[in-house]
Amino acid sequence: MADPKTGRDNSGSSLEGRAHSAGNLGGLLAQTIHLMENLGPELTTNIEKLRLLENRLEAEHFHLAVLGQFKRGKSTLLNALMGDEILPVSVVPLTSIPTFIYWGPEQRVRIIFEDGRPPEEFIPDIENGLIDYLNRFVTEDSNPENVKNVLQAEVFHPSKLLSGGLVLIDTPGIGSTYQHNTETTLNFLPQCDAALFLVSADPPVTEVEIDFLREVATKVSHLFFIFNKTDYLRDQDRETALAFFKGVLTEQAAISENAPIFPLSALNALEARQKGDSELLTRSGLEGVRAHLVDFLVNEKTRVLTEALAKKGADIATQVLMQLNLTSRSLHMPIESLSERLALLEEKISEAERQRLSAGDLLAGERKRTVEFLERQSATLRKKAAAHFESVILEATATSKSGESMDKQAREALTETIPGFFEHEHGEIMAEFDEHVARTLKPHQARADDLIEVIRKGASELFEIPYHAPESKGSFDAARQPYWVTHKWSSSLNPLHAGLFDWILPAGLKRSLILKRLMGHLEDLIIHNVENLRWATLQNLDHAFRKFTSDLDNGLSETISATHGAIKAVIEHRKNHAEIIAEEMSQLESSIDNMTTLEKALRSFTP
Ligand SMILES: Nc1nc2c(ncn2[C@@H]2O[C@H](COP(=O)(O)OP(=O)(O)O)[C@@H](O)[C@H]2O)c(=O)[nH]1
Ligand SMILES: [Mg+2]
Repeated sequence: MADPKTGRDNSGSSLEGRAHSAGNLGGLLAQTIHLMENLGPELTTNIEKLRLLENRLEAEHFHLAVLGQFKRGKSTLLNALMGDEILPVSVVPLTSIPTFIYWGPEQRVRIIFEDGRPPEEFIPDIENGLIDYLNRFVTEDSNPENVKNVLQAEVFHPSKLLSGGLVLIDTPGIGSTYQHNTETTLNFLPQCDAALFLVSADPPVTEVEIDFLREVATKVSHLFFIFNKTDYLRDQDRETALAFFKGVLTEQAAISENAPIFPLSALNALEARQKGDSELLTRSGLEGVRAHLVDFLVNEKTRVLTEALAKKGADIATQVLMQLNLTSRSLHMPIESLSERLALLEEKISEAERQRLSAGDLLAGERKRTVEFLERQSATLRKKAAAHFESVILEATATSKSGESMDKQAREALTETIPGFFEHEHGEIMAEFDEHVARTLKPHQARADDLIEVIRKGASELFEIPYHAPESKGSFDAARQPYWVTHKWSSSLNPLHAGLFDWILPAGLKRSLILKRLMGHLEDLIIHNVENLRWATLQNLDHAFRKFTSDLDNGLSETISATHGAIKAVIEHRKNHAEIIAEEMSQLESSIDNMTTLEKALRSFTP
């Protein structure tokens, strides 16, 4: 049945299970928010936090990239999975544009451009199909060498398969002549949740595919395999071919023997789905692929996500409960005793604030050292790039007959090799700095958590209320949205002007002069590219440090207002209203009971 609000179809058995468990958590979060809304404006920040969790639960996507060399049948498989001819299928390579396929209530395409101009949107009708429109942007014929500057295409489709948040990504084919695509794909992979790797019997698996696969296996956590075009093979040959492929995977690419491999005829599967031929569909092998995708991957990710979100929700509820308990305690306590305890709490808070200041100094030092590390990495990269491209130039110009041809050949060699080289280095540096920053900030995170704990624990001891340490620290960091690396590396040399006396020089001397000039321009080119990379990394570093500091400050000030602020508010209230209204008290007690029940439910939530 389609849900009238989201339009999502939840009738698939396992998707239903997913929607059900996620729905439970959704319901719990909604009840908690509702209760808090009735408790007054002090809880606004916590309500907002719960709303963010609700959004995360609703919008979480599972990104699955489809990988493989040109013409292995990636686009055909995706069409078969959706039961619709959406993606162009071609016997010639398509241009290097990735296509993201999302769920949407109706078919729609959006083209995103590299230069940041507004996206172009298209809704197909009877006369103008989606595939023709998409063709204009993603095929080499209509968009040779991507002259239209397309960054990515996004397709929206009402397919049931996508309704649970699965996003399919058709990637440009890989191969040695498309080194740049290969590197871009590799850098993009760590942001994907899983990848499908397609091969086929015809032609047999190549060296290039195995090399690519080895790298893929280090970058993506869930990888599984499709052995496509089985319709080319007779039944008895199919088993042999599969066994052979399995051998190649384990021996040459060190892939686990247990990695799932699905034999498939994407072509038959598409035909079967279009004609509604269930016998052909069974023979095609598509159902195995579908079942695996939906049952295992989608559920797995949802389980991890809902568990983490429930913990975060529970921690927020705990915090609110503490605040309510503090309020209740403060309402009951004699006013002198209340003021005494508040003074003691204020001492603890001042101590925490002092420590926060010195933590800030330590952090500034870490940031400085991290930037220095980046400078050293950039210097090393400049040297590495210089050595690499000098040999590229020497090799390319070894047989040049004239100054012009030396110049031309050097240029061509650089245009071909620079993007792949820097794309690769970019990926490595990004991964290295992600790791470095996480490692650097970890002890600071622990110290920051301690500061907050000191205040909360202090308040609970002073006011004799239950205390529960938060559990969700770092249990699920905000998932990064995959993005296709868009960087354009600069790969053309400055024009080489012939010197006035070049023509009278002997050939050998002329050659070495030209080489010297080429190398000079090469240096500019390298500095330019390394500087781009350094700058992008520096921005990310600054962002990470700034976000960490502001998270720490927010956490601290929220804790202070939830404890100190709550007590102060009661004192004010009691000054202005000498009589504490019995009704107010009993309402608060019943809210505390309800909150306790919700907090327990969130804490023990299992999807
Ligand atoms: N015989 C056969 N041909 C297929 C199959 N899957 C794809 N093809 C053909 O292989 C060619 C390349 O397919 P395409 O999906 O564009 O491959 P991609 O480049 O990997 O996206 C097309 O001519 C398809 O019709 C299959 O299962 N069996
Ligand atoms: Mg394709």
